[in-house]
Amino acid sequence: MIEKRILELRKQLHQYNYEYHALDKPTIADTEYDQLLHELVTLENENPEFYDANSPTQKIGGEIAEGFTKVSHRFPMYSLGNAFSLEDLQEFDARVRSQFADVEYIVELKIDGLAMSIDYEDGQFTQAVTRGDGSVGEDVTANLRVINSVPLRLNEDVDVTVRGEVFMPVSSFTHVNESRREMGEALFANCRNAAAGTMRQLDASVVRSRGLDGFWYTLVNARELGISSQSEALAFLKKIGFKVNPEYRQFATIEAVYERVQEIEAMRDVLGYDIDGAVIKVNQFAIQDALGFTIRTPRFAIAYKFKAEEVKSVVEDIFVTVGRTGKITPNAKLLPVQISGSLVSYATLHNEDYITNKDIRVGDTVIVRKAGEIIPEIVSVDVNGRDGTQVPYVFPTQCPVCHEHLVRFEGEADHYCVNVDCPAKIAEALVHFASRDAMNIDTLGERRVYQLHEAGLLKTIPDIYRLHTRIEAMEVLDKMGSKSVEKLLAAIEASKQNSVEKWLFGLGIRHVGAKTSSLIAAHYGSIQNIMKATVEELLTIDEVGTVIAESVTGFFEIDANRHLVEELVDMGLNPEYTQRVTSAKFAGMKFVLTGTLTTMGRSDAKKLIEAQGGDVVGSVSAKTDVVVYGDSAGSKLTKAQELGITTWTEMQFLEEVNA
Ligand code: 3BA
Repeated sequence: MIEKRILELRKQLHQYNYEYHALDKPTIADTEYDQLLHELVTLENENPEFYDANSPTQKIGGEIAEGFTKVSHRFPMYSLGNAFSLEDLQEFDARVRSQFADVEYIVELKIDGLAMSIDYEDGQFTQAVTRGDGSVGEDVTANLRVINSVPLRLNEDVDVTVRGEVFMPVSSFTHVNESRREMGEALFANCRNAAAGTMRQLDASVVRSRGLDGFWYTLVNARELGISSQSEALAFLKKIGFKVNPEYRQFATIEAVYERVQEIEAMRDVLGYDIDGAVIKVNQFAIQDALGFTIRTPRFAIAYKFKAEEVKSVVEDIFVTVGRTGKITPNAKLLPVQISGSLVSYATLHNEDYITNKDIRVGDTVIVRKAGEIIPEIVSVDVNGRDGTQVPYVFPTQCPVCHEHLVRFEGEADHYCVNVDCPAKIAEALVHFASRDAMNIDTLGERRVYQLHEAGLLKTIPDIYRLHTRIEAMEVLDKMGSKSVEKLLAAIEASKQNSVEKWLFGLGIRHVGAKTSSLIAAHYGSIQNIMKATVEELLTIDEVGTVIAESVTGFFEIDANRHLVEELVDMGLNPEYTQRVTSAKFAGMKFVLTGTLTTMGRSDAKKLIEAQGGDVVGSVSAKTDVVVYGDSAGSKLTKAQELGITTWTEMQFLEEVNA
């Protein structure tokens, strides 16, 4: 009887949530809703055996996570190419139309939020993962569960993977910053940063209080469900319970698309959430599939980015920084100003000539511009703002860190610190190696690298893989308890599995960006082959020109660089291009972990499973392949046994892994 009432209440409340959030058409009064919710909370508290992670009550509480585990996307999350003008759009259209004259386009708003991928099984919410680097993201299931517009139960019992954007509405942003100001906490610079900061919260009840929202636009497995266009996919998403942005429109010509883009730009300030452009997608999936993808972006979609806003500020100071190549970059410290929704306090000045040509001086009034994710720039100096106290800038002759003499090579614009032992260079090279698009080593960010470097624990890249022998030395450092050390070492260990292009990029070879690194790794298959590459061969790779080819061969001609690579391979870094685990033991299998594991943490178990191609999901369903259980396992184990799912003890699991 009680169970029946609980199920009935859940069903009703899911329906009201759907009407309120997805349809934007509430059908009952708030007080009535609250009463039903309260009744359900009470019944669930009194009858814990009916616990359900996707009950509408779960939006009120919130778990506290220990950290965010990494999860591979089963289908990668691409980026979008950019267009900035009608001409760019026409070029995009011409390429599509040359093959498919009957193309239709869907224009959507480009929400300025965080891209996410969320999974449902039998209509039940199971997992949420951030975009991350596009192939591996972080598990933020607990945080997404408490966002009102994320349905926990769909209107149909389907298995779907859906992608979209989680964002902070302007009203929530204002509210959050007001209370932060009262508490004397640092303010978020814009809605996007506030959403990103919130998503990093381990306590889901904090996430809940921040008022995040979401719009959903991709149905990854649409084709399996017999859906053949983006417009149908959006309608289906809405029907099954998702909040779909209502501003999407369909057009037959690129000129009509452009008109809509301009309309969107005009309504930008009244939407109540930030957008940074529009996304134009081919509507028909048959055409999308035929066009396919380049290494990073789909050929069937493009983002139109709005032009950067320009604002006045004052140069308070000019200072230089040292990059990993020793390149010296001058920067302006600005009187903070709000530009395109974010607070700007610094602008890059590129090099000496840039400063001289624009005659930028400390104390000058300047026009500043911020375009997309690009670092803010000074467009020009307002000479009317000069009062005689501004003197021309004199470029430094010494490295600001090691004080060695700077050099500027013949015919080049940049100054370099050529001291191979310059601490700034070394630390920046390590920061780059650990960064997201390179080895993606969690918690080994700029601050930690500098700290370990200063403590003498980190001087070279291989030192990273020797840190496990320096545990005691690390634990005495500020903010480095045994938990953080353990976490850092686990992340370092896990990075060894990365496909080779990740560390090839991390080595910081001049002109070899993340994308080029992937192309080269895919072509050669292993680091040993890449080391033997010749300029002629490299030139056969589309998009690799002589500058890149010579830079790569030049890098591997240097003995020290070859030794570095060999040392890393000896230390266990994956020498091969293994974009996706294919012939793995647990390929395609779904695991659930429950209870307390004694020989390893949950995240280690998860890494072992993922390294073998398996996935770890949060709840047990008929689709689960194996439940691994530790001490005091509870309802998940019981459910697995009821459903006849394979269960392994921790020991059995280890035997299988090592089999
Ligand atoms: N549509 C962002 N990518 C988007 C599916 C493709 C795509 C976006 C989009 C690749 C928005 C890149 C990250 C990603 C899902 C990959 C949108 C928006 N469509 N409306 C064509 O509103 N910001 N971003 N997200 N897959």
